[in-house]
Amino acid sequence: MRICLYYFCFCGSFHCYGKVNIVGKILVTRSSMPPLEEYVDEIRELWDSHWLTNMGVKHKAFQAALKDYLDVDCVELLTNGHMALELTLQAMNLQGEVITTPFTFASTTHAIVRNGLEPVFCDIDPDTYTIDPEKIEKRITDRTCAIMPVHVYGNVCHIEEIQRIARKYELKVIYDAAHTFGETYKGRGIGSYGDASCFSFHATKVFNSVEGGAVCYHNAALGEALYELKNFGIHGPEEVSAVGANAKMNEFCAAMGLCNLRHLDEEIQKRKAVAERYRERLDGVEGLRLNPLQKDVTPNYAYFPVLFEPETFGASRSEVFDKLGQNGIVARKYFYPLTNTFSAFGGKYDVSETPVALHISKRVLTLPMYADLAPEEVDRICDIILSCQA
Ligand code: T4K
Repeated sequence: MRICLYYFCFCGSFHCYGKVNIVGKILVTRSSMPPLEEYVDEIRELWDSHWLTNMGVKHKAFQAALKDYLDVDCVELLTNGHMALELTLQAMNLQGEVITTPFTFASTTHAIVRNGLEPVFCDIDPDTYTIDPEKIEKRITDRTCAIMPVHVYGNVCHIEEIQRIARKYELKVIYDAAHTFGETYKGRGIGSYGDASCFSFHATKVFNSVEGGAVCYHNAALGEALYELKNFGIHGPEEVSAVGANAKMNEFCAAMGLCNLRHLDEEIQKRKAVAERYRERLDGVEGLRLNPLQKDVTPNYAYFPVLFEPETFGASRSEVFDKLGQNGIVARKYFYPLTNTFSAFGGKYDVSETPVALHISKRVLTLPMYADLAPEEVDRICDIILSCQA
């Protein structure tokens, strides 16, 4: 039986829909799943109660487990990481401009725009690929209300500098923490920084609840607003006080989250071994730049991005991408194209304002990364990459 997967490909030509036969291929990632019996045990009581969604027992248990695991003050669960971002902005009742970066998934920028806010694109630091704090202040105007930095690939942003700027100009900081589940910075859960941090538990993430997301926050009023907004803005039995959405995590996703959480530390250790194997093979190769190992960060090994400098490596990112593809290995060009070039925005933004992001986006490739990626498979991927050298 042929198993096919339609996918929206972030590839050289922007509008490229592909149909990939996934049998025998190594894809950029593979969802972590608990033993089936464990999941069946976890959901058994749902058959007894017939309570499937709207903040049931699994939702409550998962919320409590996450609060512990992430080491944060408060957590609100949502259907996905995107709704976490979108509803956090809405709950803060912001107006005006939000400073952010274009080197991210569509979600970050869309969350801003869908709130009627204006994204103002700031360039990234060439080493961490996160917002360059030295360039933030130049982008601040009297309309700026918030900064939305992204911990890209799990690389932690320049938190202290961002916080200093936010305090000086009285701006909110909402971290897109979709890639940083389980990380710590200076011994504290990454979700405890900023006014809010938004996580994704999508199937492709280090930790998944099939689909899912969460907002970590400190302020009780923000939590109440989020709780209502994810349930249509319903305030009480006879009052709807805001124009909310339906972004409630259902019981089956919460149950999956509970199961996967039990195995997460082991999964991260396995990812670490994969990352180390890649480093053994690729570190120091002329023309390749590997992701930085950050001081004070406990990483989660979410992605394995490699920057290809064609002038010294002898082959471009796209040539390597194609060669891998010809050998059944589907790497991805996360994050190309930049969000400030999306046709959805009709040429509204000037990409020349973010030259570093543009440079990186044309050269980066994220290699397959998941817990069960075998060392021999990593070696095969590396052999193919190295065979591209001029
Ligand atoms: N902010 C940032 C910085 C993000 O990266 C994301 C999501 C968000 C916000 C929003 O969070 P969510 O609303 O999604 O919770 C994927 C994910 O769909 C998306 O969650 C993720 N970022 C983005 C970086 O990657 P695609 O379009 O590349 O996914 P897709 O379907 O091509 O899958 C990639 C690979 O994952 C497949 O080749 C195989 C594997 N896979 C995929 C699925 C769907 C599995 O193993 N199992 C699966 O069920 O966007």
